[in-house]
Amino acid sequence: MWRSIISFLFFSVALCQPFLFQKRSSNISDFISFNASLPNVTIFAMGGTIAGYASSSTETVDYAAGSVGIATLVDAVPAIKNFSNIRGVQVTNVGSEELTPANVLNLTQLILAEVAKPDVHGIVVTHGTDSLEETAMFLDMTVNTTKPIVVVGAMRPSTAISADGPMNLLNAVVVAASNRSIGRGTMILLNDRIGSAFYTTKTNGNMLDTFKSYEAGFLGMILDQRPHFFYSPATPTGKVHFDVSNTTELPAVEILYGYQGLNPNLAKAAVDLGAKGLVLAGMGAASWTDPGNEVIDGLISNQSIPVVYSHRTMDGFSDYYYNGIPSYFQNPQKARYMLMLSINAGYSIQNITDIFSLEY
Ligand code: DAS
Repeated sequence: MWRSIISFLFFSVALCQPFLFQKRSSNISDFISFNASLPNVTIFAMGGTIAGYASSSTETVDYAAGSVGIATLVDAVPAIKNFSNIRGVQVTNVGSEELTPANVLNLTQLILAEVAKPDVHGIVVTHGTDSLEETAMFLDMTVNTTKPIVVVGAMRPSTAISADGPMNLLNAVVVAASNRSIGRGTMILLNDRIGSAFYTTKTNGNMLDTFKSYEAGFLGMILDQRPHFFYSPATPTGKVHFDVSNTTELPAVEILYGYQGLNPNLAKAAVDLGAKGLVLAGMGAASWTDPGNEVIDGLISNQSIPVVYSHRTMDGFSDYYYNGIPSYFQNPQKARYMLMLSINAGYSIQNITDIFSLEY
């Protein structure tokens, strides 16, 4: 009874402002007073199902994402303190479908500052799963560090029977605290599996094992809080770094879905509405219709709009690109951030083509 009242009070405080935890007697403290023999991990909380709340423990669909503050999530996993000192930062607390490039840019700049601190060993980001791979991809391309960054979510709300969030959070902290994780780029962790931000994607809207990396496979797995990696530390071929330390706003890039009889003028409408680049979720290996390609060709030639041809298929290698830019292995939502960052860096269409083709 008292615990739920205290938790509720904490929720309301946790919800009302992003804040850095002050020293507390329980599991969360600044790094000084905790356990000097343990590494220091900072958790940046964004919301999502991992922080979801439902009035019934059997409810796993109809719940409020982004309801529980990071302190409550950490306090629900006391075992964390056996592996790491924790500092928690509540950045946002929303369903990840509501996050914007501005939120992700803000998170990135907070993490850039945090990894620059010598006493910080690793970073965890708790996040909704719907757009988790987008944030992870953005961090992978903008935070130039060998320190582990682990993005973690859950498919069941924190209040559910057999919620997956607590174990996912513990595992994410363990991976972020482990020297085995150094030099591997940003990682995605759910369901005991460790994937690269570059290739791991959400494949199912409901299932616990939704995050997969069909072609590239996982980087490793975690059992009994011990990370097992399949390879020595490495990052994906073709991974590029973009400096956003002084960026205040990112250019708009829109994604257009491909289908039989698509309206070719949607591409022009997107540019008229302010898009500085387009990504196509094309059919098969990125096929687009002839009428559609004609409009796209005009945008490229007359308005120098970079257009990346990606695929609506779950995985694959898009090398079809007409007069545009092939996305190769990148799906539309990841290619979008890569294109956004390329435009933000002032790269020409040829530069951007070279960047996307670095991998191959
Ligand atoms: N609530 C959705 C989100 O925040 C789904 C989730 O987190 O799993 O992305």
